[in-house]
Amino acid sequence: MLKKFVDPLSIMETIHPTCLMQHKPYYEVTMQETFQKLHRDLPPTKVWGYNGQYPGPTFHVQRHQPVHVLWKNELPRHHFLPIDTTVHGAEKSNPEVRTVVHLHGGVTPDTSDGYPEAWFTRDFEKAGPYFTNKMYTYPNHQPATNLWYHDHAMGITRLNIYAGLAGMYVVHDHEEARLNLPSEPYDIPLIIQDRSFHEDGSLFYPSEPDQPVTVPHPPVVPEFFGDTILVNGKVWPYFNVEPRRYRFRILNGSNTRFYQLSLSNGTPFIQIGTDQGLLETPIRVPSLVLAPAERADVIVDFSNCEGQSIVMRNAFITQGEKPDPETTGSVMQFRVSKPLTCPDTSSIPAHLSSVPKLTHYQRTRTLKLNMRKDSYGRDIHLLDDRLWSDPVTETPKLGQTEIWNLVNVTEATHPIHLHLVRFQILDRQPFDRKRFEDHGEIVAAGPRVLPELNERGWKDTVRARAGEVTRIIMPFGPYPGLYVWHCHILEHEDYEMMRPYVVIR
Ligand SMILES: [Cu+2]
Repeated sequence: MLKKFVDPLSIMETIHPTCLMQHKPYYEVTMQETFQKLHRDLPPTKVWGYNGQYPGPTFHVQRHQPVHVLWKNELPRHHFLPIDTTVHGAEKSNPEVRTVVHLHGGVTPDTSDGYPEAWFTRDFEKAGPYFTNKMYTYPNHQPATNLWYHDHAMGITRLNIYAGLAGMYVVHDHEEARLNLPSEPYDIPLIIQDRSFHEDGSLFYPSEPDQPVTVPHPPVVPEFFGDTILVNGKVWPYFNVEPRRYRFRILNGSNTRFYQLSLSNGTPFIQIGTDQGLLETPIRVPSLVLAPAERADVIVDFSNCEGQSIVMRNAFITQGEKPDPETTGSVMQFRVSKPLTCPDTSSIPAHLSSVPKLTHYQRTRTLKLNMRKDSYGRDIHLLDDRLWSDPVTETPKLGQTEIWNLVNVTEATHPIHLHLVRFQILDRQPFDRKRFEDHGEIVAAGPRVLPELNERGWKDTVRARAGEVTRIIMPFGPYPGLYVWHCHILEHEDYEMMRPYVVIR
């Protein structure tokens, strides 16, 4: 077992534009294979990184300042992780190494959104059927928040992200700047991911089925949990802090694992933002649940913790078990060991932003999250019982607001993400499972429960729990076009729990 808290936290570098193009910042990012030290006692690990860095460099952009990004692929022609060629999009007839970048949470025209079938290979030699353009443009007309960019290639997203293709993208604006929140160097992104390693330091990802049935080799697995937790690409790091307030922009960038984070000395998180920006007011939370792709913007006040070593713990029950504090029950350590370099003049205002409640809508859709067995007897997760290749069924009109009732008839929570839009969670309500199984009817089995206080902001990923109807409301726009919605458990997303949708004019 790897020793915890022996490597310092690393902080991703900020990427700078190479030049201006049509008066807009222009960035070039190259995906490269590299070997990186992830722990003191591990030999360097082969990873794929944006600009050869895992995690990729952090973008800092200003609201209303569009940027161009040229995403280039200089990866090897063969994948180093096991591809299941029976998965849609990953067939033997397609190149092994395909990439396409999605800016998660970005309000982006579809030609720059990273449609899964808009993939491209090394030096743009080959491209998928929906490939339109090499250079992407991000308009950035959205409030300050923490987005992330990651790979989204059809059928191998789980492998490409696991290999390292993910990074942060922070949108800044004047409204937020006026709040006097803790700022650099006390403003730190934290990307939490789980991984498993072979003894030689190489990444482990299952290449054998987890069930005693005859399935393709290597098989897509229904879930993947690593036995080691990394933050910003380091195994169980420590971070020396001053006795003052810090802002942490936390992202769960794991494939399947959920976290319930807390601090070992009982210090609460003061949550100030959700996936899509600031909450109305700061919310004190003793612990914080994050499903894959969810973000939480938090303040932690270490000012009364001088001399302490505080562990960020994880208590989320996974596969029926509480995580072991010695392994996946620990995330990282904060050592309040540094002297105060200057007085802390930051503040946490009582009012952060306004989040007007959406009430008017034009249409409701009821969409099941369900499961079937495939022809090999494996679990196949679906959105409304449809495959990726089935005709498009969700066609909201540009500018209209819809409520989606996500009816989860499976046994697991699915973090559901829609591209392009931001939404509000209305409520969650249990339904009678027996009645559903016997008659296919959805009948309420309890009251509607409002979202948690720290979910009452703009979101782009929602935890839809088993046996519940989760209602979300969102206006569709500002762009028409072809997008996707999907479960953000990457093993589900790759194996059919993703659907195209079209915003029509
Ligand atoms: Cu799922």
